[in-house]
Amino acid sequence: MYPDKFYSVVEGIRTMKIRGAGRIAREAVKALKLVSENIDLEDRDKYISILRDAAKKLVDTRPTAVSLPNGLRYVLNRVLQSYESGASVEEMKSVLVESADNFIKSSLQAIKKIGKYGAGRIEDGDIIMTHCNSQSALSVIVNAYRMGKNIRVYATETRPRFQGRITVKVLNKEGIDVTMIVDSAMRYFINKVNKVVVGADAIAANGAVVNKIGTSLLALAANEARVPFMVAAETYKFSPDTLFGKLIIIEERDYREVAPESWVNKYKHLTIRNPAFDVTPPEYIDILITEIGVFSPSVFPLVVREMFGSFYSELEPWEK
Ligand code: RI2
Repeated sequence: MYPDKFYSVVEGIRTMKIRGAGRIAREAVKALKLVSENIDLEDRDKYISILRDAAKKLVDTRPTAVSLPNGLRYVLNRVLQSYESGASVEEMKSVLVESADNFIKSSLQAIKKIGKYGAGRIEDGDIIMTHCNSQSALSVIVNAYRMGKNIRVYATETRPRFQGRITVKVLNKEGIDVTMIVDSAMRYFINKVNKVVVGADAIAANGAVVNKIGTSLLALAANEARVPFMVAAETYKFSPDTLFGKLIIIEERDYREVAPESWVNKYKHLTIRNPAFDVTPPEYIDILITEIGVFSPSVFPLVVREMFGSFYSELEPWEK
């Protein structure tokens, strides 16, 4: 029913071939655009129903990174508005292309702005610890370096999927000195660094940040060592559902990411748990660096609600 490329994006996000909260949002929006381009019919209702079904398939790939549903909400809500005002399929298609392109463009611009604003908080000589692989966090680090600040980085390897290796690759390409450590060495090395910068998969209405498993441990270690803990995140990482009392779902992935099945099968009484994310409470976060400015985590939800509040609704566009 859908083009092959659509299914490969769905599968790519599910298996983490396509990963990173911002990137999966952009790829999902591009996939929806592709679906729309391939719809060859005049029936308005049918068009909407195909789009909704495709969006639902994309949303269901991974439950935690809220950028994914937010990107699709951005596009679908605009298409639905034009549907409600009687637009033809052709007209809806152009609304979709325009809003998809807008989302992708502003997402990429947001990463650049975060880099610019965040770099202002990095000083010459800083040693920064980061966890996992975040385009936004890296934008801050790389920008500071490109401004001529002499910085060094400690990157965790990030078990079980080793996203830290991607971070090392990016930093190395930039010429930034990087030391990779195992995740459990975070506290051991926290006194060697003077800033922590990480990304976010979701930000809740109370200012808590959901990010790669281990982030909250890093925040605890940083808090104890009085090392400033900074989160770099686009505003579309804010979870509107949390305004309506819902909790952010923490994805638990297949145990075989942690240990091979043949080894696991040897132990009848063994259970392996593999949560992909954890929650860092706002008390442990010094600042949130976003494309609209730098905020304390308690203020940020109020700002976003003010900006986008009227746009969000409790009903999901793919379920209406
Ligand atoms: P950007 C990633 O999730 C990491 O948790 C990372 O910190 C976060 O997305 C944000 O990444 P995963 O897809 O959007 O590796 O800043 O599970 O690139």
